Amino acid sequence: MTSPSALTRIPYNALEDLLAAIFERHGTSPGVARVLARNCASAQRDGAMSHGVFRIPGYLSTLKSGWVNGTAVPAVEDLAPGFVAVDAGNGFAQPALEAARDLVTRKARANGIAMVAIRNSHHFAALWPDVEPFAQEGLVALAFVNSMACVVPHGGSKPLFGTNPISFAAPRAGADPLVFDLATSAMAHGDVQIAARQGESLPEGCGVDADGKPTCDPAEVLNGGALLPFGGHKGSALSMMVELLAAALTGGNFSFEFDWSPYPGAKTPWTGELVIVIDPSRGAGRDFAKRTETLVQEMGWAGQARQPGDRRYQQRAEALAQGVVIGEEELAHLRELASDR
Ligand code: NDP
Ligand code: PYC
Repeated sequence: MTSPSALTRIPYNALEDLLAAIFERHGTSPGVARVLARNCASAQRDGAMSHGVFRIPGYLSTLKSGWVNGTAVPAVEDLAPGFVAVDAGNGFAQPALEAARDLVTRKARANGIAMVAIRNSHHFAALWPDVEPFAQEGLVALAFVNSMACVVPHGGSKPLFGTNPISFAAPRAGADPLVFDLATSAMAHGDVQIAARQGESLPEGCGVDADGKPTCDPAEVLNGGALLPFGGHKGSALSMMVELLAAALTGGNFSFEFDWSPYPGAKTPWTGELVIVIDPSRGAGRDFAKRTETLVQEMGWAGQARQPGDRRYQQRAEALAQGVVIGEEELAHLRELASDR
């Protein structure tokens, strides 16, 4: 859906409502539609383009294929003082997290730490929306999700890991939370797709072709090739950790364990997600948000002018004031999708 057509702007709420109408019309329950629409519209608002409206065709083809259950009702299990599990029922991970949000927040505040282990779930989105709201409430949060086998482990020759992002959010005194969200692959798969669509080359060191040879051609990576972890053996180790936390610990699939070939059009990885929530006020970190601020200031004085999350917050402020940027043709197509089957 990335289009070279002229750009226009749409108010954030109108975009969220439009996306909710599309999801509902294409097979999700109203509740799931609202959660996915908020997630996708927020990504578009913040300029996280690889996971904004660009993802709508993939969501819809997946729903149509029967690979995911758009009306699943997550089953929340209170397993231990610090452990909440959710069976997403072959539905999306975000509604599952939403269903567990109050319980895990209460547990984190009571115990100092708690986690939500989501299994039998599909995650097709940016990860920062899963952690940022906790930090807005003064909590620290980390999230891990695995995806589909398209990354060769360091030194290996065949794809095994997913693009496996990690996100982290910490409260800051007097400022928006400090948030990072990064794929453990050299590039997100979505950005490779966007590069292919726009006829751009990839930076060196991101991918290999079907013969395992280095390539900067996104089409070669997408058609039988694979991505590499970022940072060689270090990113590979982090990706391995994400597989263990998001799949082995939750009861979800590893990125190499599912077969969506009987479901043509299926795009959403059927895996798991782990979210860890920490209440810093329970320990020595009583003034944690001020300490975060001190570190941010020092990073600035050390020459790091831009912190992770800054670009998104700037784009968010602009989008909320002037409207969310979107291609004119893209918007027209979304409006058709909201009324068509
Ligand atoms: P980027 O490399 O674009 O950004 C990674 C992080 O680094 C962001 O927090 C970004 O902040 C920050 N950052 C970027 N440039 C700088 C800089 N110059 N100085 C300081 N900080 C910087 O992200 P990725 O391409 O790795 O991932 C893109 C998205 O894809 C993520 O949202 C991720 O969750 C998603 N994804 C989802 C998957 C899934 O299975 N659901 C799988 C893989 C990826 P800022 O946001 O402000 O730019
Ligand atoms: O961009 O790598 C990616 C991705 C995988 C699943 C959802 N997004």
